[in-house]
Amino acid sequence: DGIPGRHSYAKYNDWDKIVAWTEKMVERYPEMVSRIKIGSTAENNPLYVLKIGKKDDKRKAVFMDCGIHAREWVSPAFCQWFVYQATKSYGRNKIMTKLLDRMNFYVLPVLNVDGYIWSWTQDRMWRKNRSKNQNSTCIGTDLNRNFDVSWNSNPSTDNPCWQTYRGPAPESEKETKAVTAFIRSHLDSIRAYITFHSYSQMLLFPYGYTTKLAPNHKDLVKVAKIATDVISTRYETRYIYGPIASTIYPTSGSSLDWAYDLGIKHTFAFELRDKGRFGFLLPESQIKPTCKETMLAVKFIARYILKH
Ligand code: ING
Ligand code: ZN
Repeated sequence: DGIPGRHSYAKYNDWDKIVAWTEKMVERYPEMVSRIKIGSTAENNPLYVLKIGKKDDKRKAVFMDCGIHAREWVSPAFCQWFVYQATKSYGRNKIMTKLLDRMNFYVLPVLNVDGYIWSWTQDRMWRKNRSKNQNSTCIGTDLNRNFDVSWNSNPSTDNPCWQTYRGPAPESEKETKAVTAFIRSHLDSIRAYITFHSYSQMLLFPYGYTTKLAPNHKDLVKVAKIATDVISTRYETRYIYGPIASTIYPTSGSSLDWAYDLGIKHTFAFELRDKGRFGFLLPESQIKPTCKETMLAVKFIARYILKH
């Protein structure tokens, strides 16, 4: 774990380490991994997606993002773990080999790069991005309130000083724009959207902006039930699941609802470990177990997408 010069999946990695790691993964698995720059942040840092799979772009795909909120460090750790496990187990693990033979994964390891850097260097509890706001000295927009879906309703989050500030307009943020442009341009292949947060141990699905149930609610419940059951098989970690609005709280402008209303029928948000004992400050000793149990659920969702 602590070998000099080697990327550690059991530690939290800063942005520079994550960038170096993306390069290494492409170098090591040129046939299977490619790095796509989908845009840049308010502070001009690059936004990278790692594509895992064969060159064929027409195959079904799963899009996953981590680190939309800066302080939720275990989330980027999971995206790194996913890429590591997927590449390492291709040709060794039957299920992963089958998945990668038939579908692609797009993994955005850190969506809110500026905020992530800020949480490492200035304020560990930072959540939003780092864009400047007009007529306010408060910094940042909550990217998970900035998507163009029932933006600014339920409940209104129009104060730039709030942790959940929605931004001045839908998709006002460069980070949001980069993600939505990428997903829109790959809509023919993307069959599932999964976003990773912490903490609470929940598996959430649409909707957040209304208490109405999603048209395929029963299907989402079925997938979420099995996915959370499979999580518990490893270390008996208990997850609850359900629609955002009734399971955690009502939200508008979230990436999950946006992706769903765009037509991606299977969209899920993980709230990873724990349930509040350490909260955002989850000890590094829990990174690997968190990743291992979460991997089981993600593999299940991917298999489900492949079959349906
Ligand atoms: N929780 C999420 C938030 O943005 C969430 C919950 C997930 C809402 C997905 C909507 C969609 O508030 C944390 N901890 O950030
Ligand atoms: Zn979050």
